[in-house]
Amino acid sequence: FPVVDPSVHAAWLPDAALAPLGSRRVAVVVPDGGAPDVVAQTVRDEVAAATAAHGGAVVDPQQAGTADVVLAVRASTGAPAGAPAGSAAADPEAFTLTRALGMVTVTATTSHGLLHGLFHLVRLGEHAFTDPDGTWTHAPTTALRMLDHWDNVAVHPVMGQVERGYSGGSIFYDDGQVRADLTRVAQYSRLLAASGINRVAINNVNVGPRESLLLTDDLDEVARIAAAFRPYGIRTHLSVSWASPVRLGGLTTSDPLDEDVRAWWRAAADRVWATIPDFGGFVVKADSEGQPGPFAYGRSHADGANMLAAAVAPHGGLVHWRAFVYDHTQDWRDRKTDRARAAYDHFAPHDGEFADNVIVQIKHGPLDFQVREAVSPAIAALPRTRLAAEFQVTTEYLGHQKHAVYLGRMWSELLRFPYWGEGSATMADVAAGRHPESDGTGGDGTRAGGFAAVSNVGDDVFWTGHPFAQANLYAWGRLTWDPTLDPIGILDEWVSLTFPGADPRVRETVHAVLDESWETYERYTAPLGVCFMVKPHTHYGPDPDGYEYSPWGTYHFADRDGVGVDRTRATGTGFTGQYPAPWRDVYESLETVPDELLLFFHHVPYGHVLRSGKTVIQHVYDTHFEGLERVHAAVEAWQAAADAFPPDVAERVTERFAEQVRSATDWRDVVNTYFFRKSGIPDAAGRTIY
Ligand code: GCW
Repeated sequence: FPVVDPSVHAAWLPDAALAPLGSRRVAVVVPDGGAPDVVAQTVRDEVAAATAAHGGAVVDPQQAGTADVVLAVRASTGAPAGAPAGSAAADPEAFTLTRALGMVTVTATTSHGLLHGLFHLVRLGEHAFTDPDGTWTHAPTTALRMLDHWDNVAVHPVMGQVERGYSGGSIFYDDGQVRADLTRVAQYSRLLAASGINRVAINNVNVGPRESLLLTDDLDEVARIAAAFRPYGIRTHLSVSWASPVRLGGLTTSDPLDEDVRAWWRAAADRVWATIPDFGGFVVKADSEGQPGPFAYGRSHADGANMLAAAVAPHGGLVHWRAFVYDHTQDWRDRKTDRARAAYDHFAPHDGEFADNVIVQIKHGPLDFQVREAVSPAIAALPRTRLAAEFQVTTEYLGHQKHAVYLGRMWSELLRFPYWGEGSATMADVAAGRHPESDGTGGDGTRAGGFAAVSNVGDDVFWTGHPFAQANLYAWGRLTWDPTLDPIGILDEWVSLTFPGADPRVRETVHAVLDESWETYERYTAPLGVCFMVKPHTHYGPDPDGYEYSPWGTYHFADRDGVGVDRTRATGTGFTGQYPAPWRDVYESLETVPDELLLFFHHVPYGHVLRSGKTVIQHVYDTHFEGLERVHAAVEAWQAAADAFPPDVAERVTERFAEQVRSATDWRDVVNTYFFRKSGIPDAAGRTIY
């Protein structure tokens, strides 16, 4: 203890990252008595292991005054301003760090706060001890910081062991059952706690027959997983099938207003919490992409969510109800239906109807985790509902962790999006319960829905396929704790922790390769917010018309004259009207719509002149040539410094770059050729288009 499997890459917690703390004399002071506190025990174990490995010592709590570092749980953290209710210091996960007179003290009111404080010290490294004296209190912006795994128990014939997983198999399941050895899960929980995550949903939201059983027959197995997460303060959630009463309970209906159905769910919830007392709750994908849901019974999603909420409420449980509800059997000939409208149209009318323990989980964009799409207007449209903003750490549409794409910048931009204009409440504020029109019950953050994201982790030795994709997982955790953090600063932290004491070229190279990699990826893939030019189903590689005549509702309408989706109120689908001012007008007008989202909101001729001064067609050509050039530049930077990285990392990254170059070349040529053939307009610079 701590659980570390040395055959697996240590990510941001290599032994050496603990050296600054571990070389000191450290006292851990936690109140004795009462129920055993596994998280407090974790802090003790971490300190014992670090000091044993790095020449420091564990100081007896009675002698704490002689230690270099004191980690203490106290009724009051003694933060200078006191801790009025609702203040940062009153948050149960908060901690206060004081550096004075050669001693570093971390205090928290709970062991969970203390654990976060411990990892904060690890992050600071030597700076924790050498920076100027002072006192700082840190608290998370929201208590709900979740990762969702789309892991299947049984290998799915099409989607495999992990749906949209690009990092090998599942760390939880192997071919039909929960793994006997959960060492990786324990190690994962440690990494997550050190990044800021505190909840994990352990199975795919598409719940198959085998996966349904986690709720019933396999509860003891779920309890084993929960036990692996618990020492690091992480609570376990399950995705459940809406049809469980029929599938598992032998009932003839799943109607949420049916008394037998309600009783079945109550009993199911009672069993779950009897087995796992700190269980988090259920995640539900209903009436979405073929999953069953309340629509079949003529009931609303509020009816459905509230029925489950009533079953879990006695246990303090939550229902994360996904808003990813749209028509996936659309006729492409139908120009009226607009998938982008769907979350708002389905959920906004029910604002205020959802129970207090329901969290409506809304994807950050109205379509589906595209490299560039508008923010979801639904997130602004439910002031009286707890909302979680959903993201995707796994790179389904962003290169499958074969391409080096750092997403911290993209997420940061989205989280900071000011829904009511510059300086107004942001997406992160709404998720943290601070919607400006909330009725007061949510204004203090107590009715927050928080953040959720799909994990990118599998049983790969690097956890994430591409070693640099670890930075995305790390950044996601850090941003859920504090969405205002600078994403490039987060990348810097990740480098310091992951490659402690490395050649300075390591840091320079990571920055050279990753800082603007999101924009690079955007340049060689779908332009100007047009979305969906990926190959159907796999979502890897270019296929501009792949979804054009499909039932999925994701079209770009390119023809010989122009491209883009008219979502205006004046002549299009009216989607712009779902935004509050000023965005409803900013996006409506060709004069003000930002270039990067032009084709998300408007259908324009190829000769339309962007605010940048270029025509659309020339922008497409230029960005695609430039995108690949930027990949080549990244490869050059990488090759010049690959020897400064650990050999196993270097080998894997080199292999991934070869594929990125191949794929980006494919993207450049397919997209350029596609638009050249449609438009007949040659490249002004006369470069080769096939
Ligand atoms: O992005 C789409 C994916 C599906 C996924 C779905 C969802 C789990 O292609 O694989 O299903 O979104 O978010 O439910």
